[in-house]
Amino acid sequence: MSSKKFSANWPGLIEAYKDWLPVTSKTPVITLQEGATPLIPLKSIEEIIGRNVKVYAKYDGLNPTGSFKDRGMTMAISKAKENECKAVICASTGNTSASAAAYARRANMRAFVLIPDGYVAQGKLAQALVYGAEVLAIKGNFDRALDIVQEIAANYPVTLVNSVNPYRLQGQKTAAFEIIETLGEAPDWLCIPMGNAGNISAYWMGFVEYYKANKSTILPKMMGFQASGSAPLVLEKRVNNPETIATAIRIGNPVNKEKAFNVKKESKGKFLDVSDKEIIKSYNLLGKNEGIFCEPASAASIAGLLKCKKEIPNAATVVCVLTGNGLKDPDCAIKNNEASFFSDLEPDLESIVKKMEL
Ligand code: AN7
Repeated sequence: MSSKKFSANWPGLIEAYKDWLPVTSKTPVITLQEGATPLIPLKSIEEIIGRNVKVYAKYDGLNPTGSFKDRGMTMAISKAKENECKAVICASTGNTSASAAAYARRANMRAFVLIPDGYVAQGKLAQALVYGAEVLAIKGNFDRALDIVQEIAANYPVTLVNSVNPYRLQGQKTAAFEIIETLGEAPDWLCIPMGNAGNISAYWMGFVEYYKANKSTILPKMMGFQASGSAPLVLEKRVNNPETIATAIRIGNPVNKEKAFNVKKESKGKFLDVSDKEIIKSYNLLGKNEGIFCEPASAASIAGLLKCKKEIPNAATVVCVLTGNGLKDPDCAIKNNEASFFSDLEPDLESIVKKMEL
């Protein structure tokens, strides 16, 4: 591990990995110093699984706008700036819109974001608004929004920054580089939530590139998880009305499906669905036992791992990607927790101490 990479002077992932990315000295780097996120051991999950299995969280919710999308957006926006583009557009379940808005505004571009009205978590919407996006909420779901923005980008002078933009996946592959550098080897399994399946495709690209460069000696099995009400990649068919508490991955027609099926095949991986109940159970487990607050979609990677825990080889190393920060979706947190919350207490010492049952 080079000391430059994991220090307070971390320059952002384009500068850190420029030899691995399609940039030149002429590319104007638009960065919020994203990347270099921690790989945190999950002792309570290891205890549940046993058999000397090592489990880590790649906590990408600690990126500048609180999700892994920043890795892709620094690349997409820098390249858009290089190509003198003045405006970008995306469809989003929330995180892409927050990230696109932040980076686009930093590059002095207009940011148009199409979102499914009523299905974007509050924190994400708040971000898009504060970052100065032009928000277009449609009476339709994400899949419809993506169709529309693709059509607009094909006919008007705006650059599409959804994961069909190849620079997005280029930026996102750096998370795999960081994991290999931290562990000194690729993990045996990578567990990751899937929506449009851009991120699983990007991770695989990163693992394969480092493997080919002899920076690792194994390739991980790619374990992709979806929410049961929204699992087109598990069912291998389009879902017309996707539903899940994990609104980030409420996607019925993933644009990167062909890539995802290739990743599954090449990595000898597996795609599985997890119920909203299993997602919330893992979400609370991470919060209560590990002190990690992720958003519901991210908890699908833990829920999925626990669902197939019997299949993990003894002493294997597993990395679960926590794609987004829990603060993104405060409504979900307040409605779905196992904490005790006493209200209407008299402000006197005696009654409070009594409640504490020490
Ligand atoms: C927290 O923001 O699609 O499989 O529009 O926000 O690469 O799509 C978000 C996706 C996982 C799935 N975890 O990633 C959007 C959007 C979180 C996410 C995913 C998303 P992909």
